[in-house]
Amino acid sequence: MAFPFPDDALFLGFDSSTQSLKVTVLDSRLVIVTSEIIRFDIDLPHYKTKDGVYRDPSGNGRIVSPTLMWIEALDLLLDKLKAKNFDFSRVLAISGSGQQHGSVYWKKGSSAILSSLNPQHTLLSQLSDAFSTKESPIWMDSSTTKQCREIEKAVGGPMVLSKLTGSRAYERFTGPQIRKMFESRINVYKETERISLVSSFMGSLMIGGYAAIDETDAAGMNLMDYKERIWSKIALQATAPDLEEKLGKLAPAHAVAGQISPYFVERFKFKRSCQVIQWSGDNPNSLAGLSLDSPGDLAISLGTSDTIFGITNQPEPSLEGNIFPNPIDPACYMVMLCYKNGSLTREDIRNQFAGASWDVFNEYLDNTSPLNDGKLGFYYNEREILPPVPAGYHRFLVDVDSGDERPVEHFDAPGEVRAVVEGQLLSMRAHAERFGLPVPPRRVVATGGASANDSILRIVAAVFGCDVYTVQRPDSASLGAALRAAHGWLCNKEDTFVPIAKLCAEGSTLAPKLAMPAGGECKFSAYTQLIKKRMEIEVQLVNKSSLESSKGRERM
Ligand code: ADP
Ligand code: XUL
Repeated sequence: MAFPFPDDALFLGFDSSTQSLKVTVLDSRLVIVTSEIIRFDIDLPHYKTKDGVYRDPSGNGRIVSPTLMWIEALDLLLDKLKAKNFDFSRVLAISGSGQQHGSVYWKKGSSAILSSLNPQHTLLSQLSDAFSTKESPIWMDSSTTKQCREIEKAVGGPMVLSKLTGSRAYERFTGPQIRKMFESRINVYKETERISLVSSFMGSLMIGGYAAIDETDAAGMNLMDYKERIWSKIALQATAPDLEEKLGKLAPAHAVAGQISPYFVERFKFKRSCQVIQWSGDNPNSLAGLSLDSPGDLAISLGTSDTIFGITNQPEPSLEGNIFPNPIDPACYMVMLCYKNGSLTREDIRNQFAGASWDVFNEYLDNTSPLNDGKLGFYYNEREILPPVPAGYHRFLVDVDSGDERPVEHFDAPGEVRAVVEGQLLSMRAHAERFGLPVPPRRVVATGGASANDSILRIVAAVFGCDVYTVQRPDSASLGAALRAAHGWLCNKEDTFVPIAKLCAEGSTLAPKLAMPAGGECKFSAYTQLIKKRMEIEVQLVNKSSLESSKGRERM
């Protein structure tokens, strides 16, 4: 295949995620050349984050990350590439991925600082006073239930909001987070001249000015009319006053955000003409990195959050799940479900029951049987999004023949390990089916840190009853961002939208490869009964938690 790029071209894709900042570099044939990572807890220990975040010790669900840590990580990551003698002058375009929903509050006057950064000094030293709050609320935050209900009520109900913005109000979505800032810290809100998402914030650093918010990531705010791709006046009004001017413009994911700022040209020797393509959210970037292009494909991302997503031409807004414009195909949509208890919860069970070792964890997975002899676990280290229940562990023993269940305190260690993985996947299958995603899918394409684990992929193949594919690296978000950099560069050069499929045709090194076959014996139907039972128990847990929170409100 002839690639439409100069032979020596390079493309950079960043991923500013919950626990790390990563970069993947592609060459002119879209082959991965190198990658680097800054792990926040380890490489920037002075911020004292755990898993990249601060959890409010009072247990009120407030979870934030230090904005300055993300800035320091960017200089540090580029320094790492420089130390490898990386030739920045070959980079034609850059793009990036940001954890979705997180928000950054730029203080009045900061655009002037951004546009005159001195390459002799670090970004951190020049931007340390540029924010009206130094703690950015992130997607793990669940402290805005009150604001969610207020916004939904103001627009005419959760379903009206979902039909308008693609999602009902969710605690982690940026609109409710902004409303909380307005209600509880009015001075911060007033002092703010621009609110960026993590994606547009990182893009802003790169262009030395405020970058527009990408239309796909904007759909994670409860503020954009997802069909028209414009700010919704109704949603803006329901959220906070004078909001539109603080949000700035929207732009499609393939648009050029701007040319790289002189700061990076001087400091790292990028070419002045290097383009920064709009940054977008991590899940949309993963969709690009996984080359997801068929409505029969299902992507499962096993990162800090677990997400499950697919594409469709006919999205059906509902009270569960999210609809985003597709970042690589303006004619269709991305539909997604998100779980908060993903990798960190698997890690916790590994630490408690498998001696903190993935090897032992995998041995337990490999030596226990599908259906786990009826051991059904619900493990929530944090308040969960899907289903909306508080933190807590719940274990049941189900008689697979009669369907009767009884609560138990513990399982044996191997049983706990299988129960966490199987339980998460059973929940994904049940909710995906209810949400209209293809179940069983034509194939699953898996990504995220845990997709490097074959023992987990084997259970994915069994639960979903299909082959499981992966791409070259478990970090599809930065890979997708690098691919979008190349795509954005090409669209700009041709002055028209070029279908990305032209770049990642079958046979390219980026095409997903078979990682785990469905296996001779299909467990798909065997799991169906257990899923029914799981969903019944889930409803009971949700009802119990709603009852407890309404009793709590009465007592207040
Ligand atoms: P992010 O969402 O921050 O980008 P990643 O996709 O990089 O996160 O995933 C990080 C997670 O991957 C870690 O929290 C870790 O639990 C998980 N992980 C890494 N290696 C393995 C493995 N071999 N088996 C299971 N999980 C793993
Ligand atoms: C998606 C979500 C998470 C974050 C962090 O709605 O909240 O997946 O994007 O990965």
